[in-house]
Amino acid sequence: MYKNNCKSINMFPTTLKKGETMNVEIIAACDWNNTGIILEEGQTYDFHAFGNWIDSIIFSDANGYQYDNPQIPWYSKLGNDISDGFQRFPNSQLFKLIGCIDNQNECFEIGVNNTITANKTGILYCYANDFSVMYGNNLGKLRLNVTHLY
Ligand SMILES: [Ca+2]
Repeated sequence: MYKNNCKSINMFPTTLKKGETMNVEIIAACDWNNTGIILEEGQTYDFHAFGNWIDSIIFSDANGYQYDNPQIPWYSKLGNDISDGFQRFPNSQLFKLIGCIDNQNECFEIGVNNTITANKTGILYCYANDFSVMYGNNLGKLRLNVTHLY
């Protein structure tokens, strides 16, 4: 189902010291972006995403967009016809930045900015919230700062 598993440039997965920030690239067309950052159970991280990415012709930031955007009525109709909820992270904006621990179902919304306490230890994977078969028309990338707070 997922074919664009993108590796980060971090060759070896790494943890972050407290107070340390790492900046990674999250590519919209990759259904899994392996950041190479290891989140540790019980530790709290701040996430801040910069830039815009593109779903076909729709620009958004890491908070994504909704089908009821008046600037794209035809797309809104399509979206309503398909019905909401088939995106990989249900009940969340399309093209919202999503994070997961260990490429599995331990996923959470990041968006432009969020603070998360990891509930397990594992590598941070990220993706743009989209329909599983619709990554082919995704363009652009975000920069994501991950900071180990405490
Ligand atoms: Ca798409």
